[in-house]
Amino acid sequence: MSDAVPVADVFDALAAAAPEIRAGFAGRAGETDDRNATGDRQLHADIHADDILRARLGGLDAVGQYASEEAEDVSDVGSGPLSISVDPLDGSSNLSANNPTGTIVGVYDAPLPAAGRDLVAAAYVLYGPLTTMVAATDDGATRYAITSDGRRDDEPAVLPDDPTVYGFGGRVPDWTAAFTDYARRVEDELKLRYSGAMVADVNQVLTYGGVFAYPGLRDRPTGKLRTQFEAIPMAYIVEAAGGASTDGTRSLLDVEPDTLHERTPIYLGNDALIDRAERIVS
Ligand code: FDP
Repeated sequence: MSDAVPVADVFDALAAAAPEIRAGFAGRAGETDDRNATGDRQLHADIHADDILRARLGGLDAVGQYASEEAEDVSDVGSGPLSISVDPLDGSSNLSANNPTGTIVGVYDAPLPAAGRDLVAAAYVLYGPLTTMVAATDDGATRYAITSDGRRDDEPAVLPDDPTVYGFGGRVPDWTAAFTDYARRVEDELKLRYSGAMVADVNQVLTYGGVFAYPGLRDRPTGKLRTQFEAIPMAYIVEAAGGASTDGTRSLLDVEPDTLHERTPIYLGNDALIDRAERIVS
């Protein structure tokens, strides 16, 4: 299934949507009066990106279900075998400061909510100085440049063996004692790079090697990031690129979400740094 035509159709549709999403950033950094299912204030850019992706990905013949971080429930959009999870604009609060944002897409051959082991593909788009996409199947991960003509200049996305950078979310006073211990050891070895958009921070880890984490916090043990929309697809991409993932005790691909909008602690990066996280924070 991984390299079957419908998955390529999803990647092509995402590549076609990306320039349109990016063109819509101007004038849409402001908040709407609405909140999403997890209580975040929605920006006009979040809604705009979701509208584009719902039409383009939800409209594919191969797609039966579409679920967005911006909507409460799963939508039945057709009779195709694939289910799609979308974080339309990850890190959208970065827009006001003109910092990067991204889009995260998971493609499953099971109804949503679905586990990481049900993924047949996943991809993210990074709206940085350039628009790029990393798309993964069971055969590995590939990096593309995105232009108005679609995805091109493909090259393998492979996590470097020697880690260089780290980025940890959450306020330091909110970290647990165990995570603080882990962070102090990582800080001694690697260089801090944190943008506030998960896609950009994970992309740096994929480029330079290292670890991204948004841990469970003292007053919020499941952390901030969403299992279905953020953690599982990004874990699939990092593992396809040769890295590892954990929620603190097991690969994020082994997590089976009970509900669409639940959250999980997340660690992504080089094997040794993920193993160490499991030893220290579990
Ligand atoms: P945002 O709230 O701007 O959408 O998805 C949540 C997210 O961004 C991630 O992209 C990012 O990694 C994280 O939140 C940043 O959270 P902090 O502001 O707590 O660092």
